[in-house]
Amino acid sequence: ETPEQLAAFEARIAAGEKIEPGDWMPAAYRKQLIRMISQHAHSEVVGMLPEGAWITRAPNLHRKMILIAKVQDEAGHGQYLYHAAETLGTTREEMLDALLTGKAKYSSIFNYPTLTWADIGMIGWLVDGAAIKNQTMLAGCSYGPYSRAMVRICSEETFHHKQGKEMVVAYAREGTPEQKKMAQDALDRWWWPAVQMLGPSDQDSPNTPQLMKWGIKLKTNDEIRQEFINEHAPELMEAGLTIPDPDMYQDASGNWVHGPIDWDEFFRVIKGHGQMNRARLEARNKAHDEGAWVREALNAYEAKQHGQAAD
Ligand code: BYC
Repeated sequence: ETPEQLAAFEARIAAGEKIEPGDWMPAAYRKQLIRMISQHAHSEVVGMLPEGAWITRAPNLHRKMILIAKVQDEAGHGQYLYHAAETLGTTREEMLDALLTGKAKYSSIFNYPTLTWADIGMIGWLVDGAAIKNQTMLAGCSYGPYSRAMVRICSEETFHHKQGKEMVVAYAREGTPEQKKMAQDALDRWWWPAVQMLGPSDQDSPNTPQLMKWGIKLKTNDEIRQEFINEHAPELMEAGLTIPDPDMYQDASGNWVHGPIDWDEFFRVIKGHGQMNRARLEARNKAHDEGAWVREALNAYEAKQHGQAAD
């Protein structure tokens, strides 16, 4: 890497140009993107598990169809993102191996259990709501394939967000006392993990400076967190729900200021010690093992197409 190459690359980013797969890029830019995009892909795939667990228990056909479509969308997002990461020179096998052996990270949020049906609505409202804030920013990122994947993913997540909000508001405002209680209980359990999922606070975010320098991230974790809270806090309160943060208040500039975040819990979860980390990895490994015959069949078909004998 010469200083001239780096200067030309940074000038392209400063001019708002997208970097495309065959273009010259610093090794650290490539490495950061592979890290982020593969973690993002893993999050989409692992994120199917907590919601998928409720497909057979949806309260009616209408909500069941929506949930099936949502979980299927997450699989599609995983596909686009693995493809986007592959454009940087990594392989699907390498990425899956890192996930299945527990080396790769995926979003902390999916290490919490879905205990009631209201959790499905709360995930749509809060988790997709947080994801949209982060991904709308990433849609403007400097790497072309990632930025374009984000545009499509965000439009699908907007639908996920709306259905979650509609469901929780229906239970919280017009529901039976049991439904109201179920909605509040879901908020009590998902609020803080949703606030945490946007990443550690800026002073503990080692990757942010480099990512911002190269236009991969356009805002910091705390900035996105504030946007998420500013949108969701008033809407949750309007639905008659109580945010489990007794210290929260609105400051003179209109920001909803949150109380202390339990970062010890966050770091425990991302190190693999959350409630569901082990179960999530077991479920992904089981699905991978049970899909071995599909991969073998694909290889045999491919060999036949090329006139070779399959073994
Ligand atoms: N969980 O320096 P930092 C979805 C790690 S899924 C686990 O701030 P960065 C959906 C971080 O990786 C949405 N780990 O990192 C799917 C780093 O560790 P390494 C998923 C986390 O990259 C199904 C360390 O902590 N979205 O929408 O500057 C159903 C230090 O952090 C987390 C994405 O993946 C976390 N929450 O910023 C419904 C978006 N946060 O890698 C919905 C793409 C941080 O150095 N990713 N860590 O060992 C990003 O935008 C950024 O990577 C983050 C973190 C904002 C997440």
